[in-house]
Amino acid sequence: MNIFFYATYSNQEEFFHTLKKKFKHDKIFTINDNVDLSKIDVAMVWNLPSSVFKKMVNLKAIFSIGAGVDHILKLPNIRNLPIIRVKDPTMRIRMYNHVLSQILIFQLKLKIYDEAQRKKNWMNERYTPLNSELTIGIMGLGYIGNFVALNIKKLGYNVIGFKRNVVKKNTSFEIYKSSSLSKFTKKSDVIVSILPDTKKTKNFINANFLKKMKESSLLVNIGRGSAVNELDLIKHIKNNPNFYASLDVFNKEPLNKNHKFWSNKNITITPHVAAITDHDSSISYLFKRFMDFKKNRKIKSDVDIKLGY
Ligand code: OXD
Repeated sequence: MNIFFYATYSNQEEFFHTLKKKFKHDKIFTINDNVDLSKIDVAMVWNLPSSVFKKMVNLKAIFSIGAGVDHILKLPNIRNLPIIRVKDPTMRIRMYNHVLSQILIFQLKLKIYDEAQRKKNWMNERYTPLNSELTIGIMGLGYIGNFVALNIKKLGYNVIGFKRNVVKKNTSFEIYKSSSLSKFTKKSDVIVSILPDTKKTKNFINANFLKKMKESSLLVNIGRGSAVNELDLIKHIKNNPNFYASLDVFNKEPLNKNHKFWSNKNITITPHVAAITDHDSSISYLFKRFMDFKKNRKIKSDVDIKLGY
């Protein structure tokens, strides 16, 4: 099978090197090879340009080399192509670590002490809640979200989940659906969004949503930036000085130098690094799926194109 690799990672050369080593029995082409794109069977990509995709008229499957697939779903005429996304156990461990760190910063008021330190202000004797006194609400309960929720729960936090409509039975935590969104937001001290980028999630976290959150609470976004209405968030923080946000993803990345988020003391910014793509383990996953495909000539898509995730 002919494979085509394309990525806009800053360390894509390194990724490609590891990929070639693992797929040593298959031919992998890149944009630098003058290859007839109609001969490509499988594309392994991150942000493939539509102009290149359009020429791959005999493509049989498209693999995202990251967890998200929105960059693939944006391609024109994606037909019913099977879409494979990286399901990497190390990625969800990293996501969990990131979420936990942000919960603890909020819970232990570390941002407040950091600010006080800058002002040489000895600000002691502030109450910090115990894990059992905090409720963590998780939105987006897929491969990563579910893992994060279960592991946060093991630490003694109260955990609740939000799913638009399908309510999973037998989960070890309560799941709220759209009709009970207000209950979910009102209960949560921390809301973690791991929502994908779909038509339904665009601007989901807007003024109306934020208004329903506790005045003193934390929003963590590690899903997609499009879920947050950034102007609404800025306004909300202005009116609620005890509201914090920790953002790893943004409407536009990299975040513009003039963006208001940079200088807002209630906002923590990380540059889309909550879970970096671990080369060895994600390539092992891609390799396994590819070898199954090569053997069986069939591959099950990880994505429901209509739902967008
Ligand atoms: C993502 C990733 O999907 O980094 O955001 O893999």
